[in-house]
Amino acid sequence: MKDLMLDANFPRDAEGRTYHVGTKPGEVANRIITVGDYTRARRIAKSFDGGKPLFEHESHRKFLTLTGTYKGTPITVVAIGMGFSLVDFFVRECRAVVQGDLLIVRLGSCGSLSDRANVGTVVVPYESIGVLRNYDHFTGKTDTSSRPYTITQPLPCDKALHDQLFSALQATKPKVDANLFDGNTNAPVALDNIKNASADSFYSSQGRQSDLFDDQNEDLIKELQSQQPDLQTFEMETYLLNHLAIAANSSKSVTSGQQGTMRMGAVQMVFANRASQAFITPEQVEILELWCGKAVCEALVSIQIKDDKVHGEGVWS
Ligand code: R1P
Repeated sequence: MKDLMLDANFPRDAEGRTYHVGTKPGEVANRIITVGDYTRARRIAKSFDGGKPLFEHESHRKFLTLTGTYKGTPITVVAIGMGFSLVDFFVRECRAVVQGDLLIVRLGSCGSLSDRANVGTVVVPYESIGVLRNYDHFTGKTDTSSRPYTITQPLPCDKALHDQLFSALQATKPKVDANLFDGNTNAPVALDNIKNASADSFYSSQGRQSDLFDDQNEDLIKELQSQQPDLQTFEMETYLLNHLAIAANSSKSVTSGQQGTMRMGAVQMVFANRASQAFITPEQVEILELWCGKAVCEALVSIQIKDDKVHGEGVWS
C-alpha cells in the first residue's frame, strides 16, 4: 500500500481506489471475467479488441485487473488467486467501483470426479454446493452428532449466462491436433448441466487423503456423490460467487433501485481427474484457456444489461 486510506469501514484512497483490488470507478467494466492466475488473465485479454487491454493494474495484494473492449463493449479480467476469501475481496471491491448491473463469469480450472468429464473437458455448471470444514467438530467444541464437513444446499448460476456460455463454447470450439488429446478427434469437449462443489480447502474438504492432518474425510466424496448425483466438478470459488450474487441482489441498494443487480456464471476446465489420477498437459491448458477466454467474452457481450447504451466514462471511452 502506498496511498493513504480513508474510511476504516470500507477503506479507499482519496481517488476512490479500494484497499486490496486497488481500482477506482472507470477502471472496471460491468462485464467481468475472474480467473485464478495471471497467465490465464493475459491469454483472455488476447481476445480483446486490438489483442490487448487498454488499462492494467497490479495491486499491492497481487490482484491483476485488465480492462479493454470486446467487439466494442467494455470488459474486465481480474486475476484474484484462489479460494473463498479472495472471491469476497474481489466481488465486494469491484461492486463498490461499478455502477449498474454486473455480469461476472469465473473461468477456472477444476478437478472432476469421474470419466464423464475427462481431463481437457470444459464444463458449464448450472449450480454449485459448498463443502466447508466444520472447525468446531475437530476441536470437540460441539455436540457428538456433528459432522466433520458442512455440505450446503445448492445455489444456482444465472440461467441465461449458463446457456450463453455453453452456446458460445460450442460456436467457438477450436480444431486441435487430436494427438494432444489422447487421439480423441472430438476434443476438446464442452458439457453443460453439470453440478459443481466449491470447497474451502484444496485438500481436506475435497477428500484428499493425508497422514499429516486429522481430516476425517475418507468417505466425503462418496457422501457428496450420494447426496448430489449430478456432481462432477470440484473447485474453490463458484459457490461463494453465487452466494454473493444473492446477498447483493437482496441488499438495500439493489431493492431500492440505487444499484444494479449481480449475475454469476462459471466455466470450468477439467485439469485433473480424481478417479483416474490423470492430469492436464501445459499444451492442453493453453488451447483451453484461449478457447474459453474468447467464448466467455462472446457470451458476456451477448447479454444486454441496463448500462449498455452509454457504458459510462472509463478507460474504454
Ligand atoms: C487450486 O489449484 C485452484 O485451481 C482452481 C481452484 O478453484 C483453486 O482456485 O481454480 P483456478 O485455476 O482458477 O485457480
